Amino acid sequence: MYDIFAHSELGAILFFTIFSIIAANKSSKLIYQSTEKQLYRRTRKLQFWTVSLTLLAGIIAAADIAVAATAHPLFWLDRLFIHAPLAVIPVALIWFSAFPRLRRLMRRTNKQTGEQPDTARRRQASEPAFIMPYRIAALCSVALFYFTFVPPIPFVWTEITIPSTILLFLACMLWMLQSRRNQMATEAPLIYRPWRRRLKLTAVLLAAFALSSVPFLTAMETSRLPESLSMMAGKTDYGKVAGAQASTAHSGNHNHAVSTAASPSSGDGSAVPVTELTGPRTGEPDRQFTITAQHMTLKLSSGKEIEAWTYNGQIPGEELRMKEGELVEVTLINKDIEDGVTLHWHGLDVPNAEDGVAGATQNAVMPGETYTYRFIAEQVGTFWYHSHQHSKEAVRKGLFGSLIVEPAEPQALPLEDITVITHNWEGAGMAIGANDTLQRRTIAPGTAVKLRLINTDDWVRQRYELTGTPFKVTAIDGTDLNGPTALENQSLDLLTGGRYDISFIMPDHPVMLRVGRDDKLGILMSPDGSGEVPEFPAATTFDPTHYGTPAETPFDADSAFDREFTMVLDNRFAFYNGSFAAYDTINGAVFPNTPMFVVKEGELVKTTIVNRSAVEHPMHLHGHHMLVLSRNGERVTGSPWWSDTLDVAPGEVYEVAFLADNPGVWMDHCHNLVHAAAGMTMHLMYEGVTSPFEIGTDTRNHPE
Ligand SMILES: [Cu+2]
Repeated sequence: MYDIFAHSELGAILFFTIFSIIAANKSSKLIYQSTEKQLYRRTRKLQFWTVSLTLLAGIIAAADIAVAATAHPLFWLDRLFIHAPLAVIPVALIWFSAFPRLRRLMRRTNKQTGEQPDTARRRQASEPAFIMPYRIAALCSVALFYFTFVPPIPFVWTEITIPSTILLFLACMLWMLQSRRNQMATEAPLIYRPWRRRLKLTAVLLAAFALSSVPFLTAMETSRLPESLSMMAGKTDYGKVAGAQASTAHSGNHNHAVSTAASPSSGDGSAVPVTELTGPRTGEPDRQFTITAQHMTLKLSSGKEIEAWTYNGQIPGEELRMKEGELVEVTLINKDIEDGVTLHWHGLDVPNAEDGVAGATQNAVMPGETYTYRFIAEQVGTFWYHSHQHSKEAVRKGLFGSLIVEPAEPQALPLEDITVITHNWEGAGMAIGANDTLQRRTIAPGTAVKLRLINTDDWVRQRYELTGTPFKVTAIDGTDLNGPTALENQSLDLLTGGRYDISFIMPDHPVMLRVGRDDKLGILMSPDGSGEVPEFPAATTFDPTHYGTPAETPFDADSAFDREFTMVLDNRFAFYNGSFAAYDTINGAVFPNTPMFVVKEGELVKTTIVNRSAVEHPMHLHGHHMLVLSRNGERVTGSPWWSDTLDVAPGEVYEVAFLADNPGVWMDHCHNLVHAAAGMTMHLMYEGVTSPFEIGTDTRNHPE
């Protein structure tokens, strides 16, 4: 519903802006009419624009009230208290002040005569109380347009007061000008000189342009990413602290503290650099991998060639399999990737120094260099790894692979364990791994089958459908679900970085998994390897909020949280790295102006994620798993749902919680890597942790 209301409001605002400018122009031209007949015609037409503006203001106000009645306050505070008044107040002014004067003028104007309007008509047709409401409507509509595309959410006083002051100033100026014109028109008929009006308008626009260009260009220039910047610099957000004790040192008397500090350090001044937050540095590893990053030209199963960036000369990189509790050592060698590489273990909560984020936890590994990661695989499940250096480019070109942690205890393992990593290869299209043609697999009836779905493709909502047998969703983002039940005719959607494990027992007939509604892209499983692609029935989308059965969790929605944050995802026009465009923002800003959420080790942290934007964002928090508490105010009632890459759709509000038990500097960003590369990224920072690494144009580190 939010979508419908928001779009109706946006459409009405666009028309309101256009119509009010037209109406203002028409009303101010009344005085130039050379005959009463013409004047009469013009006043009649103005009635039409008045009614249209009223209807549009009505739609705006109704949509705003509808959002207010159905959605979280962060969706409507600006709409109800800024948008609606900016539409309704000028229209009310028109009806109370301008419209009666318009009617009076109409009544007194002779619609037949070609005579020039007399002094009384001229005075009436230029009266400020008649003309100004239309002009105020036009001014308000521009402000409305501005506040729509630069929403002052989260609330910042100056973002409202500065535009409002300019608006008031312009309204006063116009009023004075109109009074003067009214006086002149009373004295003698005004002659319409189109070229003079145009010249004036051009001069005004040029002056406005010149005036605004200085702050505009300055803002553009200062938005350039600096030559070097510590990830810890910038705005810190200490959230809402239980008891409000912890935030006072940084914020004065506010409970919700946002400040610009150099770095949040612990009270006793003892800071731990992230380089010390490593996995076990000594001890014989249980499992070792060597991963070489290099350029390769490779072929998909269809024969299409890809100029790829590869790990170990294959796309995707080789699957890393390990067992729970093992000490894993991975040596990364960069052979020839000029941009540099790292290894980030997506979803695996490793110690901070092993997290593989260039500029936050290490320096990018440049050609000829090596880097060693050591960590204990503590979680069982489906994960993936990818470079977190120029990650948009790196992942697109192939620097990723799957990472599977098997349980330590031998168990009734699925006999067929199939990783389905889906990716859109540049210039070659969608594929499962390197298979862009239909795969056939022979699986004996009665075999337990596990499919591990991983979407590594950027900026897509990938759809997976399984037909031929009921199946269970056994894990989300690498964490097992409790008591999953059998599903049929349900499709599974994953945004970039998300994972689902699904399981079923192979029947005696074909079963097919297809990707993206494409019958040619999928895995056809059958007892003898043959069989036709089956029909796919209409399917509804799987929803994890009420799936499975509840189980004990270390905390839940009723827990007392030590700290609470609000994360607002939105679109707005903003300056970023020397350009001005519509960006996807976190709390009204793009990196490095996004806030850094600061926590203390041991705290229980709740975050409310609100997506006001027009598109979905898979929000990925490094180093922690978030327990999803509620969606749109409705609690998660099924199995506990732990996520590391949460699909937040437009209009949605999620409450998530995590335990701050992994100190470090952690990226928290949209995994639509195009969004992350355009600044939709921020950090979770532990008090008392510092990072010696830097990002910026003069450094080698470019995490996104
Ligand atoms: Cu995004």
